[in-house]
Amino acid sequence: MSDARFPDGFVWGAATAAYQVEGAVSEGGRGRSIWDTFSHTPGRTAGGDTGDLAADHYHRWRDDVAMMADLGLQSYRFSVAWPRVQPDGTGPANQEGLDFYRALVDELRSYGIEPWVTLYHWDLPQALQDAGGWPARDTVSRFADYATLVHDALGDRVGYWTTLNEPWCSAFLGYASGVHAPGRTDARDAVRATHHLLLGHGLATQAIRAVAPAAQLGITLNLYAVTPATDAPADLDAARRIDGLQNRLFLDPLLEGRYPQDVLDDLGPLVDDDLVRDGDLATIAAPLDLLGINYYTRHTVRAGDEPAPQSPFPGSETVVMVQGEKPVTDMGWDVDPAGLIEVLDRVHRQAGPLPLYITENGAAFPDEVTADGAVHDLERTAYLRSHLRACRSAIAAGVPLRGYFVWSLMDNFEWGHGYRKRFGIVHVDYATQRRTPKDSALYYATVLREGRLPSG
Ligand code: IFM
Repeated sequence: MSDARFPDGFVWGAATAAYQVEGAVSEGGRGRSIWDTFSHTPGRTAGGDTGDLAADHYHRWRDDVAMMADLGLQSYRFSVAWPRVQPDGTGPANQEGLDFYRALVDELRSYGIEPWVTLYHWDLPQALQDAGGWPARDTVSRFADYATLVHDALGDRVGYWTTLNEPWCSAFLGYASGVHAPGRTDARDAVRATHHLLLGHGLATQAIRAVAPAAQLGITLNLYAVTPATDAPADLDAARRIDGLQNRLFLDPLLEGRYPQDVLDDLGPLVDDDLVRDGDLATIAAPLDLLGINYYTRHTVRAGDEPAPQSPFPGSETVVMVQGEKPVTDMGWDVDPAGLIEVLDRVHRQAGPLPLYITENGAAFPDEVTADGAVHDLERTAYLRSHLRACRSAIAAGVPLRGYFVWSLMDNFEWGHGYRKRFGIVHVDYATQRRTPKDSALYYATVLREGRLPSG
């Protein structure tokens, strides 16, 4: 196999999430989610943007699937909106909600595109938040019930399932820093949410496994390479802390059935005595068929003196994020493909032969449609090229990396940043909803057609 060629059977895809692309928030019997409430609260999102219309995928899905087929995508990773299926988060399914996803799945299959369902990409039904949200243990069972409903409806036509997308964000951005819905700033609740999200994942995995032994089940974590700014002991400790909260707090219970003791020590009184109950860790460590990794950048950190405002790292609020000397994306994130190799390597060392997938990787840049009607997104194309090279290197080093999903298929609602950050390989003109494949999409189409990285 040449250096540039990917293994046969490597899965090439693109990803989106329901609230970021669907719009139609009041159609099809959909209930309210925490993101409807949050985005409609003044001051919470840039420019007051909401997902009310987003990329209007709820109405344009047939054209969008045809566009995916034109690009040659082999798999499409999308999320099911919990409030479309259970408007209040409990009780029987809203058939219209399930029908939408069933039609989408069937359309994908008609083009030979493998559907990959994420069950939870942050849109908790508002009614469940009103009842306590993820800090409340009852939400765990609600999630398992919801997962079962979706699997009952789609399990005969969907083989790949991700329970949660980036539980770190749900817990720490949602309940500690408050920059994501539901916008809470309570560190104890963020810790409670972490445990309950992981437990919900485990319970849902067990429930689906019981009825569908052949389903490919996993979870997606947002993992970072973490580096101390210097070799000073305080900076080394800062890196240990952030690696602990960002990576190991999720990897260790999922893969080894234990929480990292040093992280528990750092959190100290933020961990309620009754939080982790007998049997919880065994449930969280329910066997996985795959692990999804979302990789964007590296955290370079140093020790600081003052708590950072809106820190998402409870108990380690004084750690300072240091801007590296590398080029950055429009999010201000360092472009660091070497970090992807580090992440893949460390996960492989811990997870052994477990198949790994990059379920998200990509970059925001301020794109423009130029006079020739194209979007010449050279920086995004270079970002993808360098990160795909990193994937290829990791595979050559023995990492069981089985697939790659670019984030994102198209420009969409980037949460607190609204529509100002564009991650798509397809440009969306929000005034007209016109889709324009960017140069990066054309590059990606070449990669997946040839199964190798073009030279140059
Ligand atoms: O847009 C998000 C996505 O919803 C989750 N992962 C990171 C992306 C870019 O911020």
